[in-house]
Amino acid sequence: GSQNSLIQNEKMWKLMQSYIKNDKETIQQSIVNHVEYTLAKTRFDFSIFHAYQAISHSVRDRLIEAFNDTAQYFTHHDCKRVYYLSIEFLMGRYLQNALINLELEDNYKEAVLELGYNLESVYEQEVDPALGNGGLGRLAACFLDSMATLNLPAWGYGIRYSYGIFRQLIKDGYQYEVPDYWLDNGNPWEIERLDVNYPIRFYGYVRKIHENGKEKSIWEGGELVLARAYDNPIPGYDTYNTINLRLWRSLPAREFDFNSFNQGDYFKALEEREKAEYITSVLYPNDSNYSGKELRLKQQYLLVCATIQDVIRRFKKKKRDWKELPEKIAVQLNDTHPAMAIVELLRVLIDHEGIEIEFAWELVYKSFSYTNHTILPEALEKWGIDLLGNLLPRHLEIVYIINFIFLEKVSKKFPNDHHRLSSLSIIEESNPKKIRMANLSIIGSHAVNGVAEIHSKLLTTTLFKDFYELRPKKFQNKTNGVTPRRWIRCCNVQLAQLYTEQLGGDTWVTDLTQVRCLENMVEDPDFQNNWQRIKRQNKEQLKWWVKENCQIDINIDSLFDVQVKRLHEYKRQFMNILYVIHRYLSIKKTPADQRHAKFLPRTIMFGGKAAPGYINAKRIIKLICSVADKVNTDSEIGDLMKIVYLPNYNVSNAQIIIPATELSQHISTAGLEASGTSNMKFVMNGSLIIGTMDGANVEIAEEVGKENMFIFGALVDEIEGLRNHMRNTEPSQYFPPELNEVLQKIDEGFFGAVDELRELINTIRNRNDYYLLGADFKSYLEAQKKVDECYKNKSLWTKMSIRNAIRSSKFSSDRTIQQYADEIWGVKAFQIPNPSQNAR
Ligand code: NBY
Repeated sequence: GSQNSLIQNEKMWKLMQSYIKNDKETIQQSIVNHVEYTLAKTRFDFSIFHAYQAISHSVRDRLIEAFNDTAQYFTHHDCKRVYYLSIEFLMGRYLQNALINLELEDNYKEAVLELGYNLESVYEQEVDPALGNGGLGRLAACFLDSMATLNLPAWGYGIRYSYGIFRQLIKDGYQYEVPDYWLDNGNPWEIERLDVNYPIRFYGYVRKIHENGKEKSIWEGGELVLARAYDNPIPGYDTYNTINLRLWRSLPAREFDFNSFNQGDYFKALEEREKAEYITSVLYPNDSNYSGKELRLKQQYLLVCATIQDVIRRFKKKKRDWKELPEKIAVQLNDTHPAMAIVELLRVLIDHEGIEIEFAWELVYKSFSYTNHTILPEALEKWGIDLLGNLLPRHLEIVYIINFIFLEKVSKKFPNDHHRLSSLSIIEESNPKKIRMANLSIIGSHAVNGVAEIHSKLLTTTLFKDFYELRPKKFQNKTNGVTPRRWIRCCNVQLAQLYTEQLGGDTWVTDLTQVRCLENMVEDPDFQNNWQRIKRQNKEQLKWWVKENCQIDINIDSLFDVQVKRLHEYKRQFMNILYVIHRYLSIKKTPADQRHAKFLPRTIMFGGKAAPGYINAKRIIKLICSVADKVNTDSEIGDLMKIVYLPNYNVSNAQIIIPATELSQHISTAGLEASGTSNMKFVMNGSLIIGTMDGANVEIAEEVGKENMFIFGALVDEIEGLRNHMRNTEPSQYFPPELNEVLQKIDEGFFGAVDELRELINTIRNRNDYYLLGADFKSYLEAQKKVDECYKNKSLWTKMSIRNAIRSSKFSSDRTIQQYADEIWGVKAFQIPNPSQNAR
């Protein structure tokens, strides 16, 4: 029926019905074909890099079949779609993940081996696409994997930056940033859509005309660029469904400026056109810090404007009433970065479609929902009205209209409450005035959520308290999750094998609650041995990586203690290294012949990028590296202690680091880490956590039991009191003596770099220890002591490790996404039948 109507050409339809087979010979044939016809290389001479390219193209062919079928199936069933809008998608490498989700890894391994290559080495050839900063971007990537796996009719929308997050080099203890031009060798995982281009306008003016007694607004003039679609297929696991991540790239608009061309300034005119490409060039490298640059606003608007055009085009494919819009689309805003989409959709509905504003507004807020990822004030987006009104003049007008209608309703409910009105207003009445993107997002959404219980609670009691009092039902919690495909099945193949053997199948990969059944194995000595063996092999692999990348030999029998995450004062890497110094000094004070009895060998590893302009974060890197230099070359210490700075922490390194970790640190000041997601990955891989009662740590403790973690530090309700105490007390008075001693050593120049390290320690002296290192240091010491005691008892540690992993199922992003689908989006699964012609 309707499939035939989509494809008129009978012959072509028949040909397209024949799916590629997946037996070894067919796979080999398709690889070799790509060597010859795609790469134009001779079959008898191709390098491992060519092998990677050819293999990727052959996998891509298979992805595309499923991808096309999925899109058609969703259209055919006219299902409600969810659009996940994010300024970042931190995808990591594709090849292994695609093969595992297609359940083709074994077939390819064999096929490739016979062609002379080891598939694992082929994986290493791929660049790591890093179009994101940290947690927020990686969450978007995990969500895509879960949406595909749960068969949801979902689309991701983002930006195809030419430069991802910078590559970090560490030289002499300093961070250097190298541009990441990741498209250098092409990208086999994307499909450039030459025919999907949307015009995007910037600047210009708004002209008012009168038609049938009504005022109409026309936004014109300014500059036009094009946004072109690049599609990235996202395969689900154990399903044929393959969804789309559509990324936009900016290009010069086709209609060029005849005037300047005619005036003979040919090169000047070309130069102007070239500038259009600059918009999507580079990802802003700030994590949790708002920069306020015009180019960033251009990026945001390009994403939003192209996406809304695409969404509306798809909605209009069928003839229907506009009132159906919220029944057919759900748009999720990953933080406020794409929040202009609210204004853009409203603009299109009223200015282009001629819909009455009150009705249009209802359609808009019923379609949108917003996720908040931080309560840090410096991360909240506020655009100056001059900048915004200049770039997007019509949008500024519409923001004022939305705000007026909204405040009017508020003042009916709360007459004369000016304080309330000014805190709820989209406009901050500062000089110059600013647009608060969070307020716009809340007002323009039917649901607002935080990313862990404690964070969602804080939103309703502090940051968004007044909004909560207005519309309590709007506020929800959706505790984050991570995908068990990449974070267990791909990165810890041996653990995955153990699970599959023990559970008699691999359905745990899509239903992680099954691993809870292994509770009865915790006391089993064979199981414990297997567990230890797997951890040790993962440690060997990391040891090799550290040797290769840091030229440091680490002790395989030492406790692998890891803190990897973006550098930030609130995450307190500083507190970690201060403890490390204390440990070092304690060893030195102990008589040489007693040291091995008193101290357990530890390898303390740090990793993470500092935003290029974040001076204190860079000083913390310098301190870590200076301490590492001193300790690692101290012959008295030997292999009792090694400190490593793991350079260029990214998704592919994380896949090696996390499975090898025994203790991971999640030690933010209570209330400041919205959720954290690496904590979940570490727990799933059998690492124990030393951490504060913050973000998702709180829920991890509920699941795995506090007795299986090392929890310390002030609780969130104690923070305000402690800050007051800190501001009113001489630091040397309330800092524990161990901390004072460490600070004094740094001050004396014991670790060199004395000027900048003094600057760093002054950030916690002088009664300005905002992140409360001084307040938490003592209980951190005690928690570290417990770590040592537990690690001494190998079997106790192993049991704790097993319990962490098998009780972590809540933190699968499948659970998270199912909750979004049921409680916010109202979308249902549509699974395509697996085509019978296919060997899969
Ligand atoms: O989002 C992180 C939170 O810090 C973390 O606790 C949470 O688990 C994770 C996922 O929900 N936030 C985050 O990664 N934020 C950013 O990357 C980010 C990037 C850019 C800007 C702000 C925040 N910016 O304003 O440009």
